[in-house]
Amino acid sequence: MESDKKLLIDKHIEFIVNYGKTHDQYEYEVSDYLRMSGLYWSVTFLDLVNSLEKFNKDDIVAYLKRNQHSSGGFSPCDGHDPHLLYSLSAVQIAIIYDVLHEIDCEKLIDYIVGLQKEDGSFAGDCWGEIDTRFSFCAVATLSFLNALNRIDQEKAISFVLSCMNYDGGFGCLPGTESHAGQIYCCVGFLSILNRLHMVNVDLLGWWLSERQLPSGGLNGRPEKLQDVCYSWWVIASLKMIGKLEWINTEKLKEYIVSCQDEETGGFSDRPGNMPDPFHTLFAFTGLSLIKAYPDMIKDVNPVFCMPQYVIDRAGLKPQLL
Ligand code: GRG
Ligand code: ZN
Repeated sequence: MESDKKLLIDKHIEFIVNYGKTHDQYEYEVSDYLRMSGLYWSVTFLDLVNSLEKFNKDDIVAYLKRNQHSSGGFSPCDGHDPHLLYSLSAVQIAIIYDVLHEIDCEKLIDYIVGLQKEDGSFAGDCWGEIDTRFSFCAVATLSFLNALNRIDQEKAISFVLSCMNYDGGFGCLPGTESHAGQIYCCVGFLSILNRLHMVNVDLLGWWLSERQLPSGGLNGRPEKLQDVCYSWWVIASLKMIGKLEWINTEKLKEYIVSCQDEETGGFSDRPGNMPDPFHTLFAFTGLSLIKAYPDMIKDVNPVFCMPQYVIDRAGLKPQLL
């Protein structure tokens, strides 16, 4: 049955544009450490809904430059340390605005190369936490910088494959539980390095399709609650392995739309919760992948989570099955 709830696109644009302005809001203050990624979520959202001009490009370029550390890595905002997570977000923003020349790419490449460990894994920063998320961040960022040849790709691949589980999924480290967020990172990593054939697509496709609950929403692992952001982590993974038809997209669309806040704009993880830019972006990228509102939302690339036209302009062609 068709959902009769309307997608309030103008309200969501207003929500995202105002979110960045209300510096005195509690949520804005406590998410200080996420700021560069928050900017990436907002910029990507605005581009997908044809409203990129709502942000000032010069201010954004200045923000990027200000947050590139002497090590080459990017910090989320003033006073914080650089990290691979924010380095990827910064480069994604620079690629969307087509201003990569404004940052020091050589230093950034050195920073990323310096984080690869002997076993092929990547630390997120100089403090040494290892996670498959950081393997994804490293190769995604290096592919925009045309510098994948600067790392040991074979070792990087064997580390990520060592995090594959018997259920077809991936965890953050060898032997850890499969989680849809980590699966997105590992499948995206293998796509960028052209190794998607190493995935057991039937087994992983089955595990991912089992994430859909009666509400139509998706959870991130068995026995957990549905959450709008898994409309990205799960759906993008299914798209990369060519199994998107294994879930009910009409029911998913209904669930996503039920998570919009009709008063304030924005999306929350579940109906009635507080909306935020993270869930707002992933609601729209999920809707884009299932082609729910093709006239209103641009196509998104399932690997890089950026508008497809931007990935085409950058000349990248990650593998899709
Ligand atoms: C370019 C989109 C993009 C991302 C960059 C950082 C990163 C790469 C990906 C993060 C992948 C990830 C681990 C996502 C999961 C986020 C999430 C909802 C975590 C919550 O986990 P739990 O255990 O929640 O708190 P559940 O849903 O399992 O109860
Ligand atoms: Zn979530």
